[in-house]
Amino acid sequence: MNAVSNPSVYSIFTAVSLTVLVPTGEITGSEMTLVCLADFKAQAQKQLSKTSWDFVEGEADDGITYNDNMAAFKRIRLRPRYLRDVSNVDTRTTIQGQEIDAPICISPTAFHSIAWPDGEKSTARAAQEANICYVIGSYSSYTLEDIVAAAPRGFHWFQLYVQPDWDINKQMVQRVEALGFKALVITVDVPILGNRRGNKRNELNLEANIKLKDLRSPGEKNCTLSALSSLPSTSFCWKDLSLLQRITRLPIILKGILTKEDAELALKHNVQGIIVSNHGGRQLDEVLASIDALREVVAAVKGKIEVYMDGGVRTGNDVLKALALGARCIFLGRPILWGLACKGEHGVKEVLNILKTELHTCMTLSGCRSVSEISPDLIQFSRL
Ligand code: HO6
Repeated sequence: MNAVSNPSVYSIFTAVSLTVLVPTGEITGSEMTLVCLADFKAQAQKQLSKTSWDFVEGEADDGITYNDNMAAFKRIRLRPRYLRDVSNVDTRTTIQGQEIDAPICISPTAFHSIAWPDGEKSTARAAQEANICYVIGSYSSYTLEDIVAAAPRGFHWFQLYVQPDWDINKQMVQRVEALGFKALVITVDVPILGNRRGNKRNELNLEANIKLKDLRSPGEKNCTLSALSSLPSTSFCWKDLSLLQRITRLPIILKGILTKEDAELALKHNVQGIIVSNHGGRQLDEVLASIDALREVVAAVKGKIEVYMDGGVRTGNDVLKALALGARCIFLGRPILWGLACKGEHGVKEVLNILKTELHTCMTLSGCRSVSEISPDLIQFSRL
């Protein structure tokens, strides 16, 4: 029955309210409208096997830092400004001089094919369409050549685990330079892998599996792992950065810095950027939440290089808070895998779009017309 044929419910609002309340019975499972990143998380869990889900969750030890990454954002309160003309709000910014449509980029994560068959190729297509930066990981399910071919106009950085064998490092660097990557992201928080109880319970041993794969196809470039069959060098340290700088002209970004001491050393060693990160709470447990560590690093860096962050970003408000506390942009880890698990390339695009739209909304509601107007004044510091 429609509203017009029943005068008793005929009002200017009836059509709207009746329409939204009609149960269609058609919306099920992955067809469901997913309106926030939490929706994608819930749906992704249904989509993935228990072993894959537990690997993606993958918190170290008691998960104190894993949980605190989100909780710390929720402790921060905002100080909005009103009566500014917010008819035009612009989320664009730049990182390392290159424009992106929103300060929302993609952190490196391993093996996207566990979430979606096309894996990193889908991620790269979505990132290219969104015009943001995708940091392609050392442990990808496709070759770098295949991933770049899927999104030839994409903005890519490469995450490198520096290897003990410098011939391999040199080969990798030459390969990524030839492929048009714009920076090297050196992950510093994995001398060894953290203790993930979920993987142990599921008897998931990635290192054994990867070595097996390498042995089966020696010399075959079926994935980036053809060069990287083990985790990074445990002996890589500050003095070795110059070896890297000697073999590349690309900017070097250190990912995983959490203290002012290391931020100062990063400056001293002439790197071009820092990603404040605790590896999504997957490495050393009980370190500071990323958003809490960000303030200390930003203060130490004094604007000399760009500082970014990842860890716990789930809403547009979180993005706003990170930028207000000095991050140039944020990076997403798990939410990208949720997008992939739910809807492949389109899922990643939706995750990026949702977050960008939420950021646009909260910029408008807090009186920020551009990213450059997002300042520490937005934060209620007395609560922190
Ligand atoms: C090997 N970070 O899961 S998974 C073992 N960096 O947080 S690598 C483990 C992985 C990849 C390759 C990984 C992670 C993570 C050999």
